[in-house]
Amino acid sequence: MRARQDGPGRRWLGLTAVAAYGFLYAPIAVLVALSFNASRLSATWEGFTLEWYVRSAANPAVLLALRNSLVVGAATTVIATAIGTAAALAVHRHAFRRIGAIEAAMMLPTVAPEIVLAASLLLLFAAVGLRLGFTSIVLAHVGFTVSYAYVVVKARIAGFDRSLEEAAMDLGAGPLRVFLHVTLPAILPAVLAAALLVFALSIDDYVVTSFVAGVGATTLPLQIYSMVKSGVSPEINAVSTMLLLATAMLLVAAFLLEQGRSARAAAAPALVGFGILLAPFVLVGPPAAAGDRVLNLYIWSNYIAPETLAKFEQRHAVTVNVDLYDSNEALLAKLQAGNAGYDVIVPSDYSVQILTAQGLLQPLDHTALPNLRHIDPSFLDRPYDRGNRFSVPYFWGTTGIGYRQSRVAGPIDSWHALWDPRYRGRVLMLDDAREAFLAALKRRGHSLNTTDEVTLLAARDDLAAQRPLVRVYNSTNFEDVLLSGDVWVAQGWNGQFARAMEQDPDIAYVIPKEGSELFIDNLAIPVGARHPALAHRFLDFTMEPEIAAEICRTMRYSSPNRSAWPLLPETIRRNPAIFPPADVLARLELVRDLGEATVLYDRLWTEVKSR
Ligand code: N2P
Repeated sequence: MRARQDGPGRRWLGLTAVAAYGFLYAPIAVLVALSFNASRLSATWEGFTLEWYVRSAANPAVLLALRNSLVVGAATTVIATAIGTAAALAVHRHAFRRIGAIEAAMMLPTVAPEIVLAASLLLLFAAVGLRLGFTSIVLAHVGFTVSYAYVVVKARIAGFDRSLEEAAMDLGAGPLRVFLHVTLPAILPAVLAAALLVFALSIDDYVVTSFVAGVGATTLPLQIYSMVKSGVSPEINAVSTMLLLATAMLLVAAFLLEQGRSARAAAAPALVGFGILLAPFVLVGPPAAAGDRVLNLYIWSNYIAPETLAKFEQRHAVTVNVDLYDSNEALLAKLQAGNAGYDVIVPSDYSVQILTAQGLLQPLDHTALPNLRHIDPSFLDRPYDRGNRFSVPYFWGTTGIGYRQSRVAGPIDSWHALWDPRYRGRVLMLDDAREAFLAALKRRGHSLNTTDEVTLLAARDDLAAQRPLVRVYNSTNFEDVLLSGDVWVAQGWNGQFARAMEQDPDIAYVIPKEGSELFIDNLAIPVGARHPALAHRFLDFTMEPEIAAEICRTMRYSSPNRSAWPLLPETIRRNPAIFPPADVLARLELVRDLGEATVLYDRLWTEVKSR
């Protein structure tokens, strides 16, 4: 009778549990499944393959990042476990008066928002002048893992009988001997559990690391994110699956030790975990040692092809480290935080002006830049950098709308298309304050450099009203989202749409009739660059006509290098998406630094995004 009564309730409980677990694990299951998908596109299953695993293990950037993660993880583990253990022993031994306060202080980093921790660590490092790199990452990781080590060790030693230590002392053993021969063996499982947990936390961390990592110290999670930005999806799935599995195994081992199981029981998962992390090095050998000469490049995603970088590396026998970003604001924030260690950066017009005003750029040595003569004079000596004292043009381009012709009613020619209710859920907007606002402002006939508050408030309301139509805000691989069919009308930059048009003739690009932005993106050398001479060589290299033509051919943004123009195929030279006609150019404006009003844009943009 009872069983029957309980039946439906129990069934419900079971179903809810399955649903809850399904919800928790579905994303992971999809990721793992897709890591074996032979197709590059996630939408179609084309059979089982291990290709992405092989490829990612042979990818030098992944290997280097994995090695960095292991080095950071190992150093963090030793330091944090030692401190955590010492703290746990101290608290166990001494009856501190304010034990509550001590415990709370110890636990704070585990509950403090990670982003706050990350930002404050960055400020601290900047204040003491610590160059961002391995040391800063390890210090930061120790900062947030020590509490976990403390908790794990403390829980296990609660029952540790101190009389053993006292007996050993009575027999004449010194404190070190007592620790090594009595205390440590007794608490070893707890210490090992803490060490495994610390290692897993360190190897997994993204948020804190992304703030405090300098160039050349890219860890695996940072590498995965930068791969996401450049859109190599199947390899990301493979790398992420491996990382997930390795961490899970280490956590299982830590859990078994914590539960008081024997070290032997925990050894198997721990070995599998470390085995996964070390396997790539066994299979394909250690990553090529970075030559002592490196160039640290911080550049927009989709802005330079690997083959072009390889040419520079070969010619000068150097290694180029590349980090990517997708907005001027990200670049400015990184440089303003200080000590980023980049040799070459790619600020847009107005950002050159901001960085120069803040004294963050080095004056260029024009005698080291003979190829500057190939740049068309119309791109030189512009108001944001008179005499090109701090920057040389790299690419120019436009903001416009890429769209799928078969999905829209007739050719699109206006910013209004991005507010057209027929495209509800099929609109993509750049994830960038100035860019999104320029669409709203131009649509109503205003300048994209408007600082008038009433006009800007109205633009904010327009952008907020547009939100239900917007599928996603994306400044990285917006052209892929259009290609995949997920969106039909997308705001974005010309070069990537020009590449998409090549892959799918159903895609078109238009610069709306109300006008838009013309940007000039430039190479510059930040103050504090470690390799300024090599940086000049890189600048000059990109201005060689052959190289400039290659950069334009591969990336499809517009080249300011007039000696490169004759080297380009007709299809590029005559493509209005890449080189628009004069009447269209006449409708374009450069974005200017708006000084005080920048804060207003930021605030209104946050309001749009958070409403
Ligand atoms: C490259 C974006 C073009 C830069 N991904 C716009 N300034």
